[in-house]
Amino acid sequence: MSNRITAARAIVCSPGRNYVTVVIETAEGLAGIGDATLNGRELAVASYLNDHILPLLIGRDPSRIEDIWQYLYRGAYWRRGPVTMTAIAGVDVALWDIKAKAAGMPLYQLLGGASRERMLCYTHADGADIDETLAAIEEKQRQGFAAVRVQSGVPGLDRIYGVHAPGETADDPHTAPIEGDWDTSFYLRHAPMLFEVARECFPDLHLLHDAHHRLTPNEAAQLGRSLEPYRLFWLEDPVPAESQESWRRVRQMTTVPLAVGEVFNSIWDAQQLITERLTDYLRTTIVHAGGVTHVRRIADLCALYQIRTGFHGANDLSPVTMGAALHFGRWVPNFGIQEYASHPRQAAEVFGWDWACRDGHLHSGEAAGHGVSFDEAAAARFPYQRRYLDVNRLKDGTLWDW
Ligand code: GCO
Ligand code: MG
Repeated sequence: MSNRITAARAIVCSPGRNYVTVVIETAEGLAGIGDATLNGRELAVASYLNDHILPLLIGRDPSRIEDIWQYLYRGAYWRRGPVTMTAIAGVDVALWDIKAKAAGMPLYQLLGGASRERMLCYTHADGADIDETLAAIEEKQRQGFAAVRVQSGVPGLDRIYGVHAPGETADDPHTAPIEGDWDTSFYLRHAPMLFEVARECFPDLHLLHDAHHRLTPNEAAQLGRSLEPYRLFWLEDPVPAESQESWRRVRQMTTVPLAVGEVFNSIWDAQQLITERLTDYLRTTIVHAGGVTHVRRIADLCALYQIRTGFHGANDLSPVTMGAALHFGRWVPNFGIQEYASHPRQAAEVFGWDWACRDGHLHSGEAAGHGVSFDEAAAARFPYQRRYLDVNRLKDGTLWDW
């Protein structure tokens, strides 16, 4: 008799920040682990899984990953959306983990084998002003990173994306959305000054920057042009991408390399951006876009248009997603770069991982599966904590894109 799924559950825990983890067990005694974390909306995904999806898996053959994916996507009638696609991703990655463990192979072998030995990664440096930011970049360079995302406070703005207040870390709990403030003209004036100095001080580093969806296409074109002399690795999310065609103006007006896609959850969110070559890197990653099964299709479409991967890797994506992304990155022919922000200290009490970061690169490890384990008893010591992402307002109070 073929193998069967005997148990499936989604567990929410908060070792420093909230993570939703899927555990699927089989009659043969294997357990697969998947990440289904959607920052600030964790319980919605956990309910989608525990109340709707996971009961349907009991008794199914875990080797039929494609059929289960189609069943959960087409079979739901209600397609796409971050909650649905994150839930499907949690199941999909757990099933790939089971298949690779059953084969006794690291996941990258099942995908087609290694295209490379290690993956270039970028980390984050930020500061309240330019001097503090330069010191933060220097520290990352000293740690061996070859690529650094640079964010800096802007004179006249109290709190902006990517810059921590003194003493604050990315993992501090926000039990209500914190409100940042925004003024595009202050930002457009400051960003070129920041990168002029950063490029002068760090001629050999890859420098990246995240505009976090705040500009119009014309403003983004201005920003891109003003940054061209400083040879950025990429400018990320200059404009929101609900309207894919809005990227044409940015693309036509500047040669700065572009990255987009961390909020996408389906190939349809990116189809026009890819087929019209409106971006250079796609950031859509495994946890928010239906898992390995779907992201593989997105990456293959990208490859036809010389677009490379640049997967989202903030620390609200659990160590499981990082493991899966690194096996994916080991294989995918059009790999570009992987974002890397280290997880909260307590995460290591709940998750064990075989991947590693050294010398500015990430290494997938060679364990069977994706190489990330989950300790349910330890997870129970870190119950869910309500927590929100920030919001953003203009000086007159108008709610703006965060
Ligand atoms: C990035 C992202 C993150 C997101 C966060 C949302 O480039 O890493 O923009 O900082 O805002 O992951 O949950
Ligand atoms: Mg981003």
